[in-house]
Amino acid sequence: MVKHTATSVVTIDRFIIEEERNHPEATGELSGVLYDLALAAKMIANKVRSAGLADILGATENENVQGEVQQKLDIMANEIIVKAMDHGGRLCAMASEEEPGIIQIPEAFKCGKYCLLFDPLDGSSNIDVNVPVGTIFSVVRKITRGRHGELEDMLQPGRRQVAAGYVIYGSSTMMVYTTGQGAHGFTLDPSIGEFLLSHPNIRIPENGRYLSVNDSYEQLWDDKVRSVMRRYKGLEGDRSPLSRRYVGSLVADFHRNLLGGGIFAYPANRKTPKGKLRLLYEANPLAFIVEQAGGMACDGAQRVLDVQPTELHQRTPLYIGSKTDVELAQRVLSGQPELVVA
Ligand code: AHM
Ligand code: MG
Repeated sequence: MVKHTATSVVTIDRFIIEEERNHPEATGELSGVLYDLALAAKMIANKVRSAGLADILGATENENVQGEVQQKLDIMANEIIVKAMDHGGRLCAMASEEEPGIIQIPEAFKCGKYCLLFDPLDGSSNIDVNVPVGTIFSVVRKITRGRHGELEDMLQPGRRQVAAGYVIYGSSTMMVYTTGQGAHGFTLDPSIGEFLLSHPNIRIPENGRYLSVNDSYEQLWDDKVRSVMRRYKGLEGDRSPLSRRYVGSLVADFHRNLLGGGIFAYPANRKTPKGKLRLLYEANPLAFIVEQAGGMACDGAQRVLDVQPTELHQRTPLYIGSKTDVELAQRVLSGQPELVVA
């Protein structure tokens, strides 16, 4: 990795090029995908920022703004990504949490060798109350032979991702991504419209500070999940309690814990026996990031990145964050709560 000092000004474009130079065989196509995603992120950030003004602007002077914003922001974010990505010649297909099937590249455009999977605006039910939302993305290499991407290309285990990341639209807009050479964060400087390297080589603390889980489902959890949570709270076992933080917006909860340490959990429960979050659009990309930062992600039975997907919109339980905290969940859920020291 190229070394940058705390005061170097490095744009995301320059950083992507420098990473590409570490791979002499690279054709530049993956870099192109990342540039286009950064552009889409800026366009979505712009819409998210003006969401609260929609009615005011629409009612007074600008019919378009009102018309546009009546459309749900998550659908709009979906369209922005599709339109920013479909003509670059680097993708052979896309899949989105917002669309039932594969999104094909129009015949007029060239097809490339990558597939993009994304959740355009995760946590969008929080928009009305001004809580951070995010975009999550995953890139895999095409494995089938035809011109267009197929379901088989999309259903690859997460360990085959070649890039993944998220954008958080919060008090500032940040993009965090990995291509397997560490996880790096960039903050959007709105005055110049550029993402600047602000968090090179992120490392998640080994032990957590925070526990992020929706406790309202406690009655629906099985005994093992309850035991995991009691241990995080210091009510069982010998660990000191974690601080509770739950935004209810995955990207915001994940981002805080990535920087501060901790665990985000969305366990299976009696009503949602496969969990709520989506393996391909949410769990896999964040699992790739967290592992690159020295953390861990499991579904309660195995490493998230080793799960073989069978459906595009497959759901998964998720335990993700600091290594020792995720290991604890894995041990308790597999019936071996005590740490065996060799
Ligand atoms: P969405 O993809 O429909 O936005 O749902 C995903 C969101 C996550 O951002 C968040 O972690 C989770 O749903 C919260 O669910 P709950 O309200 O059940 O705690
Ligand atoms: Mg989502």
